[in-house]
Amino acid sequence: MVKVITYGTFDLFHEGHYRLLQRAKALGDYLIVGVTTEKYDMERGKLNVIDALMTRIENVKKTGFADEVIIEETSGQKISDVQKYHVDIFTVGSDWTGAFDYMSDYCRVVYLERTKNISSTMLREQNRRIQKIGLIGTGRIAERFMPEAKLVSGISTQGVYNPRTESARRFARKWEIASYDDIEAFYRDVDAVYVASPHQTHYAYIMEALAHGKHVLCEKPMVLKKQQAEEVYAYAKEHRLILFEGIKTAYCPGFEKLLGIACSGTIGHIRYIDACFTKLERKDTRELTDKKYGGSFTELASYCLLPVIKLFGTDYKEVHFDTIQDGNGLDVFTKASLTFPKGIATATCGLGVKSEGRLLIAGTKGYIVAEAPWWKTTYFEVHYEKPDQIEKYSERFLGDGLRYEIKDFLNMINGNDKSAFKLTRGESIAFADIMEKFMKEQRRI
Ligand code: C2G
Repeated sequence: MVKVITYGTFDLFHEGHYRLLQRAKALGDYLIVGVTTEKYDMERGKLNVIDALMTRIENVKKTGFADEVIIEETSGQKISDVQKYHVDIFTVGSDWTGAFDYMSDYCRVVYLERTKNISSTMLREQNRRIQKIGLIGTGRIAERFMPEAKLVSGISTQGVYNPRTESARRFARKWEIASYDDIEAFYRDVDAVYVASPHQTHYAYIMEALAHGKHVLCEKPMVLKKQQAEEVYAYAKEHRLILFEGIKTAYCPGFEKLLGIACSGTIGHIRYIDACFTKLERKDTRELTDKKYGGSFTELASYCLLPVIKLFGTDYKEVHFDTIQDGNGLDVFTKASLTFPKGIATATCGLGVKSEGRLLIAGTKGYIVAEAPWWKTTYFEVHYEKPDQIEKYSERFLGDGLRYEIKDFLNMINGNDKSAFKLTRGESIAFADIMEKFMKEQRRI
């Protein structure tokens, strides 16, 4: 008797799951299915699992393919299960290709092709909906989005569009999603869009996607002009669509905690914020070759302005920029100084100059400090007048951190707007306003 084992969360059970179990069963005579516990999913960084363990087990059982269902509780369990149940074949979907090669010391490992296009028929029966998201753009951030989106239950990456069709095809092959040459077909197949194209193309794609009735998650900087920001948000609101600016820091739990403490009065009234983010880039990257839209400020200022605008508000009195430029006239280092009615702030970005990359929030009773990479907030300290009085805080930041904004975006689409405060329209418009002032001062627009 050939024994096969497979594992999964099987949340919001859909055809992808059904087809996987069907083919897993066909690989042998006896199929064991391991269903993950909530605790294990949390531990491995999977967010937003909706169905309870019992429901997920029931759904697996209903298929009739599983001869035995077990629960998966820990990360080391797969190897011991294979030995305990005398398993011959371990199988899982091809979205995990390579990840379980280590199991081949114990049994045969088979990766079954992931189901590309899950339809919602099966889901409608359950009165549930999986949001299908399509990507526009195939660059580095799109590459990071893919594994992160996989860890958010309730969203499925449907396909990718890039006017450079060969790039779209290559990306689609790698991630086993559909590629579209025709943008109309792309919009027909998706419920939501992730815009990860070059900055200057965001506005047109956002408007087009919204006009097709799609929710939009757009990479930062969302747009480079205040009026464009106002327009896209007004359009989205009017048509009851969700529009999110994807500044990952805004949605991560550590940063939320930091803001909570800053606002709580622990450090008194906030008077000064200094946020710095520098990253040495290779000279041939888009950031350092695109003379109009490249440079450190367009690339990194969204992060540095985030704590400033969140804590001081959108009504700044003045903004002033000091820059160091390279031979292309691009800013390799920019310091933006802002004054507010009750405080002052600096936002410093660098692509060709390395600095400490710290976030400092100074108040009338004490200060908060988070060292680089504070934009992936995992740790920060609160200091007071007495040098030995230090409070330390830590929080998890999983993977590349995009899963948090994806989760919040999805929850907003599904009608839960609990996270709307994390990055408001007004704040996002203020970023566009400051970007525009910078671009004008640099005579780029
Ligand atoms: N699957 C698929 N096609 C889809 C979606 C999922 O073939 N469109 C497969 C996955 O590859 C996996 C199974 O269905 O083999 C269950 O998927 P999930 O519930 O998303 O579970 P997953 O996070 O992949 O857990 O220990 C857990 C395992 O590592 C896999």
